[in-house]
Amino acid sequence: MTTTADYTEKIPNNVSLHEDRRLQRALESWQPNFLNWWQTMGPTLPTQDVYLRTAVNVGREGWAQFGHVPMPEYRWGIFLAERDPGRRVGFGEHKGEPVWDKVPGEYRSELQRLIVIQGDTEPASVEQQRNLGATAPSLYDLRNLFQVNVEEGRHLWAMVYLLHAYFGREGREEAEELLHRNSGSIDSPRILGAFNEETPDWLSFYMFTYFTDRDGKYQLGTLKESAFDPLSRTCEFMLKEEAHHMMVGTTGIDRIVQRTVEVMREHDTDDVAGLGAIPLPMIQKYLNFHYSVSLDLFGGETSTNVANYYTAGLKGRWLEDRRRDDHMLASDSIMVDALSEDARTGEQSIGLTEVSALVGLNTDLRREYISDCQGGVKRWNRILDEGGVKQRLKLPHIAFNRKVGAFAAIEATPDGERLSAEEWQRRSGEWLPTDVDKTYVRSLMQPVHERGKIAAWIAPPRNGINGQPFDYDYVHLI
Ligand code: BYC
Repeated sequence: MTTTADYTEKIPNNVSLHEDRRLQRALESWQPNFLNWWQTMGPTLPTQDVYLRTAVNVGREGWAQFGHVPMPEYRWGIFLAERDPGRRVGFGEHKGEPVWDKVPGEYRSELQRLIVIQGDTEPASVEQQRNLGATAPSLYDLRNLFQVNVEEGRHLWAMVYLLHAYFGREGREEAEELLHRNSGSIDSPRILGAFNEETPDWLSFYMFTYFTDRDGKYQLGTLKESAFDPLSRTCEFMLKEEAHHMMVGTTGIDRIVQRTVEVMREHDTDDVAGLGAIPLPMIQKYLNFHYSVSLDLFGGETSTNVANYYTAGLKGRWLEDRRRDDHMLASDSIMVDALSEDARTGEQSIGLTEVSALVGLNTDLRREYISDCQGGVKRWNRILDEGGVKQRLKLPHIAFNRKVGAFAAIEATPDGERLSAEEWQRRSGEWLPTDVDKTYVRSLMQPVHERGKIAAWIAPPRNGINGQPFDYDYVHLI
């Protein structure tokens, strides 16, 4: 096992693919299907080349190279983080045993399911974002979009490698299916809800990369703990790339809030809609939407699936080794969010209930995620504060707009007050983007494809990419 990729191979990799001709041939026969998918479902804006980061190594230093690359020639490689020969299972009933290099027969279908779900999200996000290039606010942003897209493509490769290498014929069939399902398709949609929503404008894109990519961070973090070592090592490396995607989201929203504050102050008004900026209440509505659909990605508040995954050693907790307990959780409990019923009146209210720690693991992970999301809100509110603006952004209540889990059956306001279905129908436009809001945001999405220029609804970034200035020629258009 080497850490540096061999770029002379058809499929760059650090997994000694040339030593397994059958696997190499199988992946090489999937490659044209992937490229065909990229051509038909990937970015629609034609470009000559883009200043992209390409992974070349999995070590701490110098793991990526930057350079102008024609996108169809981007080298999607297979990288596993370095093997730790002494690694042992960190949790569940196999705790302390050596980690697995092969898939144990009894966990085959569960592992395959987790890998397929993870793999399904990657091309889905590329599909969701495919038309955004046409309305990019700057060449810097356009380059970041394409960087995110090619890396999501690489993450698909990461999961397809596992399916091909460890799951035989079924794995190869699943790899084909990952290219056949499509985001938003009626007949064969993507597996998880958020990945069938549209990303039609750049405010949605930054919200998606802030909130939905962050789900990716947490899910990959739990799969990195897996006893199935190739999955763990794959996820470890994916997390490295993921950091940039979230930076795009965090700073993208920073810059929108910043610009809105500037226009509010310049014109001494809260109503910046006619002035080419995005009003704060609209930003809040987009935040409400993307946060709530991302909460759904963690599954139910209680789940026997997740309990089984944990006990079997397939999926751990966020930062498992920092937890101070027995890493088995067989006799622990946790308070999870729930609808509680008043024994006397039968009335349901939003509250907490105690369940076994194992079945509450989705809640545990969702809470880690929520506290991370608070960090974004805090920084955007600091921008508001420093700009002398009184309004604040906030995360809506956990029961707001949920379609999965304990609150799927009820409606609630962003403050957590319960609403009847009729009231929700009548009032949801106060909290979620309406057609009018979406039309306004879309009306702002005029492309700025000129070097060093930026759209009026967003502030320029503080820093460029890889030490380059903002006005660098990040993308050469055709
Ligand atoms: N939509 O037992 P439950 C990323 C299903 S993002 C539709 O609570 P579980 C990225 C569920 O499958 C990270 N269906 O679920 C980000 C189950 O079905 P069955 C992606 C849903 O298994 C941006 C049933 O409802 N990775 O990387 O505990 C750009 C009962 O649910 C949904 C992963 O998710 C939903 N939202 O938890 C690019 C990691 N939620 O069994 C990339 C792998 C649940 O009754 N996946 N259902 O047929 C998992 O760990 C888990 O499967 C889930 C669900 C957390 C997704």
